[in-house]
Amino acid sequence: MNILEKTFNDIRRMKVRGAGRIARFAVKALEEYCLTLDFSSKEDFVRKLEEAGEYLKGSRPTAVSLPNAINYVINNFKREAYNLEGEGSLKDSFKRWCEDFIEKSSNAVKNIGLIGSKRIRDGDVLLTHCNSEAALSIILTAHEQNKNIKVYCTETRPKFQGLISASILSQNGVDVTLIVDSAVRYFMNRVDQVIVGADAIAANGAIVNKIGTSLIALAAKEARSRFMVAAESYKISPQTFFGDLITIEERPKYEIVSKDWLSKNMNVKVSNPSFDITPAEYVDAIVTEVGIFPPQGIFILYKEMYGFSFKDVLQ
Ligand code: RI2
Repeated sequence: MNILEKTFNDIRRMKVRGAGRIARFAVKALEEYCLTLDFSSKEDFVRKLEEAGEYLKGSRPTAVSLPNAINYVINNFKREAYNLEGEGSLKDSFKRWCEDFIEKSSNAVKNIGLIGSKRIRDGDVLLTHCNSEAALSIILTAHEQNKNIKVYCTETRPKFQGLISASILSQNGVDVTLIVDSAVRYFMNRVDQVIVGADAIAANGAIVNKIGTSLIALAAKEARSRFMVAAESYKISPQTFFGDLITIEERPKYEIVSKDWLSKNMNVKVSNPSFDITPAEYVDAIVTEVGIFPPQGIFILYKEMYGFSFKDVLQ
């Protein structure tokens, strides 16, 4: 199995998971792949990288951090490669863009922690769902600032990523309570703020995140608890500006029930969507590496960072 196949399988089987992590993992794999590539011309090198990128994008469909990261390194490299010749300089250039993304992505998570932690008050009770590096960055930064916080972590069925969050927070000395997903409303009256990550942010400010997030947002709104999303800017989906919908990944049913149970209950249909969509009106703030935005203002951030203009599209 080559590096691309191994990376594809590790992402598909969630051996490596989390929207930011899979983006960095895929870019690292492309970097390693490029160093081993034999090619006949610059065009051939670019074509092989593009094919590898397209292949890796297919490993999981929802987190737009994955295609955005791959497009970032390939498009920037292509612009630079225009003026480059020779195997060494082409490979060096691509490698630099990969490292640039990995560094920017890691710094973004740290900055989200610094910016978002300003919104955490001493004594706050927080709730988080699943396992988001960006969300945990805010919570851990607030804890490092000696703010006295308590955190509820949901289990996050069916893959139990909430246990990873509970374990990380506890190892860092945070006061953590693990709860089952269906206990969220029971505890919500004690919660000041919910903090979750995102796999994708749509043009209208809707958040795509781990299944169950939208129910938690609904409970938070009803209980008047604040709902904060922590997400790097490369989780904004450019395609949604043009009307495309974000694909929600359907995971294997055996993540929910055993093969044995299913064989005894052949007429039971099992559905296992991995993500859901939280409407913008349930979200108080999106914390990115460059600042805090209301969900409806996410277009401004995208335009500012990537220079997107409606005029370009309509001409
Ligand atoms: P960070 C995860 O997806 C969760 O939905 C999490 O909230 C989101 O990615 C963002 O995570 P999965 O890979 O990028 O567990 O903030 O399905 O780490």
